[in-house]
Amino acid sequence: MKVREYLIERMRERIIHMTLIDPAKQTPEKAGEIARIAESAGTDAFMVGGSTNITQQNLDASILAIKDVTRLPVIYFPSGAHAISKYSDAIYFMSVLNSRDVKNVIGEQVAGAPIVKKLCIEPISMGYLIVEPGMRVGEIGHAELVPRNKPEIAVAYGLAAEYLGMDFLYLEAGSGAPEPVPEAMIRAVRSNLRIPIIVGGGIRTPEDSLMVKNAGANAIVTGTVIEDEDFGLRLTEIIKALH
Ligand code: 1GP
Repeated sequence: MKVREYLIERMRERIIHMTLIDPAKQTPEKAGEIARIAESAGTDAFMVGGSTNITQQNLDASILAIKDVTRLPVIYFPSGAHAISKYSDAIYFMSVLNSRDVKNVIGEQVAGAPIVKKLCIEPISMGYLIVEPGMRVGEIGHAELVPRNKPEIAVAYGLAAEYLGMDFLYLEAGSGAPEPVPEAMIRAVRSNLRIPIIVGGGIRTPEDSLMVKNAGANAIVTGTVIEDEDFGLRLTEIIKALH
């Protein structure tokens, strides 16, 4: 089954959890170890990527190490066309909808598309919307951040993504954000869109994941939590709260 179908089918049954592993933050061996623990905690898929210091080498090695320990899909979450791994099962082929820099909206995509084609990687179309505070990705993405108290702006971007034919909308508060995307914003987007909504950034407790679920998200992404010593337990609790 294609990864896109796998995700959509799972999302029809329930909200799913994706574990984000940044190849620049640990050795490939450690990335494999994290993936093994995350799978036993109940995660549904892996995303591999980060905002800075992604090289072809650390990307390929991390993806291979993760694939060594799991059969769950491993999806590349790119920061640009400079590194694309032929070992990933799919790539989020995404546009930073609210970037001021046209490179992030369509330029990197034009550079990357022929590579994705040549390497036969499954592209999964995604609109990526950065909400305050945005953190590092907001800065390097030159995002005109969506204000936290303006859900109608997120709805307008989301509708635009849907009408452009994108498969998913990702609401991103930024990795390490002090709080997740606000509940009212997720709720507003969910009630206006038909496409699945992925929410990430600042989700680090079972309460956070429950809030995001109750607001209507179809998937949550956690990244920073895996940096904790006892992350297996924390991840289990975060995922348990979803089901
Ligand atoms: C970043 O949304 C993800 O793209 C994950 O964020 O690191 O805060 O979990 P955290």
